[in-house]
Amino acid sequence: HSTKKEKMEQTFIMIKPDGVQRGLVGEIICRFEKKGFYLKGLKFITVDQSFAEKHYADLSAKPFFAGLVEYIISGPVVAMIWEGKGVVATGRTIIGATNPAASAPGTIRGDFAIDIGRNVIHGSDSVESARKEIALWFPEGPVNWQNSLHPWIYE
Ligand code: RTP
Repeated sequence: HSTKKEKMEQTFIMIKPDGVQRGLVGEIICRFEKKGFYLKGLKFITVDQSFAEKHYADLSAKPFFAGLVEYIISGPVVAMIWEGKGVVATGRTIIGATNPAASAPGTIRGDFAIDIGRNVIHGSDSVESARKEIALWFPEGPVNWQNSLHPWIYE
């Protein structure tokens, strides 16, 4: 049976302040939900500069770092944990390429964004960064619940 818990992954997804301001929260959650992924954590919060710098620590040497931090703290974000088989890579596929100019139509960025510095959403780029980001944003851990449609989504 491939429904075993150990094949499940979790990823960290964040709707950035522009996604919230533009009223895309429902649309974005809808895409992950309809795909069959399970929502395991959700919070609507505004983070401060030191928190944003921690989240983007790997990019601290980049020339766009200060602008990126300013953007992320400019308003509330929707922070989420999504769970499912291959959700880290598939989540990135649903989101689309970092630069919306290159993101395919049908992806979130391809459909809703134009500028790289206003690209609506973040998703973890590996299982390891997902683990770190979930620990940072959800120190209390995910919500523990089972989806009753599981056998209809997984064989
Ligand atoms: P994210 O972390 O937000 O999912 O994006 P990503 O992995 O696809 O891209 P990454 O290279 O980690 O960059 C993080 C965010 O920084 C902004 N950025 N701006 N001005 C620029 O050249 C530039 N490059 C990246 C984007 O908002 C990107 O999502």
